[in-house]
Amino acid sequence: MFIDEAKIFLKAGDGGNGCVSFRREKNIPKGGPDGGNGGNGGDIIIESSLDLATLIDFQFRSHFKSKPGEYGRGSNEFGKNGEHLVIKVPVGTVVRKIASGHWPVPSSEITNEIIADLTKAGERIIVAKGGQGGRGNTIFKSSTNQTPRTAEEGTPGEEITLKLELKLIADVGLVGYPNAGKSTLISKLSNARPKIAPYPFTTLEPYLGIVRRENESFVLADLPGLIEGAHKGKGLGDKFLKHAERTRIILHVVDMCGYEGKDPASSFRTINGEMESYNPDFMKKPQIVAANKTDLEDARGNLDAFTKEVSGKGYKVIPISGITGEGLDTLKHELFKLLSQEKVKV
Ligand SMILES: Nc1nc2c(ncn2[C@@H]2O[C@H](COP(=O)(O)OP(=O)(O)OP(=O)(O)O)[C@@H](O)[C@H]2O)c(=O)[nH]1
Ligand SMILES: [Mg+2]
Repeated sequence: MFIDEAKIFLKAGDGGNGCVSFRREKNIPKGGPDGGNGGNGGDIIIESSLDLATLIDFQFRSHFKSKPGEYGRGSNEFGKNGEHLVIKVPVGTVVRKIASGHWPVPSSEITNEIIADLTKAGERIIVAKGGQGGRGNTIFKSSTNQTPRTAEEGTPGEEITLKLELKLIADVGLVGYPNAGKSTLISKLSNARPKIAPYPFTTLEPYLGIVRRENESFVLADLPGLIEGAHKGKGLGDKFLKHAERTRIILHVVDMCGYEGKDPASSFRTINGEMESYNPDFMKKPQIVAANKTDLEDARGNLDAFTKEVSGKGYKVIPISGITGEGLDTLKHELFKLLSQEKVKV
């Protein structure tokens, strides 16, 4: 299952208390203070990793604690620091702080502030600091106080609730109506092999594939289909559109036969309208239009009118057939060309 959101609760280790102790040895009647310091609590660290592809692990475990610091001991022995805890998340995870303190917190304290956007592998952030160890009584010895009977307590480790949100990182995102042929296309252009079937909503989760050409490559994302009203939750809704937010180019696949008998140009407008309602920035991304299924006669019949209208609005329309492979070289060439242009870089 592809899970791209999770809420997690963290408690970093408390600092260990300092110790109150005095030297007791034969022949040394009044040994001075020898209570050691407590150790620091372990931090909780989030690290991005390419080994994970979804946030599914957090469905099964959402509470995490790191180790506390040990208490200080007599003979000036310091308590050991608690071990840090490293939580791995997939590359592309956005980390939001929902709130500090023990969950639940009053709604006025909910922040949702973004504290990290982990776009590269191996990035690390400390999300919850362990507590400080308390100092032992040795430290409080002075000329006026030879026998200090106080030591500090360790401070508590931080508590925090986070929201993790995975946004796939791809260069090109495939969007379009269900059944338009997006998965067929990605399976022809890349190494991805999503399920293909002659009914809508076959793809229920995003897929990534790598498109290669000599020594160049880019990442293409197949996304579940959109329908009118997706931004209000219709069909599979717009929850997968966030994965297209970080793509540099939108590849819009349109079934030239029309979705459920609709005119392909109106389908094209509907999908763009859905993307715009979700995030107006989508319309600033370069968009290439793949006019698909041109191996079918019905499709060819609609192609001219469609191309005229859509290219009239400034879009590049490339007729293709995911089944016969017609037009795919041109499409691939256009995508590489556009990606290499500076203005498209994010
Ligand atoms: N004739 C023809 N059929 C195609 C072409 N591309 C895809 N199809 C067919 O259209 C149907 C849907 O293809 P998919 O690739 O699963 O479509 P999709 O856009 O991924 O669909 P969802 O995952 O449901 O959104 C399948 O039966 C494909 O075989 C094409 O170029 N020509
Ligand atoms: Mg599909």
